[in-house]
Amino acid sequence: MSRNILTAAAQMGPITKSESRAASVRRLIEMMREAKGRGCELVVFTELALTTFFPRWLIEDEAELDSYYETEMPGPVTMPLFEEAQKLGLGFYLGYAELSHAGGVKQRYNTSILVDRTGTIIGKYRKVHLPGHAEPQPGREFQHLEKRYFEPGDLGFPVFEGFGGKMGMCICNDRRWPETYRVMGLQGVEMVMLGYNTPYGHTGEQAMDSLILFHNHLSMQAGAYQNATWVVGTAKCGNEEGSRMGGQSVIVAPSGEIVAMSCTVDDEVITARCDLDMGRIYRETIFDFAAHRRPEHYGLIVERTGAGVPAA
Ligand code: ING
Repeated sequence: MSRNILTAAAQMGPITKSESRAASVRRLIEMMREAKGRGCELVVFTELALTTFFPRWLIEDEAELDSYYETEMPGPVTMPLFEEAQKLGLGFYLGYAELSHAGGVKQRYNTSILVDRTGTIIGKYRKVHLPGHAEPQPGREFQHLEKRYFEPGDLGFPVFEGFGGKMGMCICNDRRWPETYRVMGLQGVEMVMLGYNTPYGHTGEQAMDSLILFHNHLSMQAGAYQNATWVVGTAKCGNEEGSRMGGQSVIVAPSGEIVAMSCTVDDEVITARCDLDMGRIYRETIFDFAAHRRPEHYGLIVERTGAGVPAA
């Protein structure tokens, strides 16, 4: 019997700076209900889905910065989302800013969780690849200060049993790095879920800016195909506080084919029937890692020491 997951990517349009978390949660619940109406059992929300993308600004007041983070999950504001999911029998991926006080130390992460259909958190991930800068850059209309506001993730790229398969998560910039998918691919991942906030003008290079949507899909399609996994990429997009962000959320099959794509830069639900067994024909042939992958022959550069392949 095939293991189909009816999956939704719930793309979000802009969240204004003044918009309350409760308003964001209402939007997420609205899309969750739409996904349920289409028969879905899993909804992938976006990165930092509860607030505006605040790393675009230099925020020097700590209390103001803290106001963008969740100190508990679920908390009073997000509990309605968990309750609705449980009522509808839906699982979900949710990206949010996490403020942790583990060991009495304040730590900040760009985090995602995977919640199963009973409302139980079965997986947690913290963003490893933090783009942008720690210090504000002169001359930019918008900053990108994720290195200032988050620690690099300390949970690795784990794969979780759930929804009848092996589920993995990453966040935004992670999707541009082949290692992200490969570490999960080596664990047999069958679906990678991710959210993204991808502003135009991030690099200031016009040539790259015009390719922002192409590079978005290229990264996820390559990751899916080369690791025989589904990839669900959900955007926060549109003109958010003057910063334009790319949309085109997608659901990508292990073949690398885009099977669903959004066509707006607003709240939009896209869905697909994801057969988790579809990756098998790739994993048992061209991407049979045991049969064909040869790291011992790659002359792997050991980055820490700079050692490389011994001179012939
Ligand atoms: N955002 C962007 C991303 O990786 C970016 C940063 C934008 C990189 C445009 C390259 C081009 O999609 C986050 N939040 O990582």
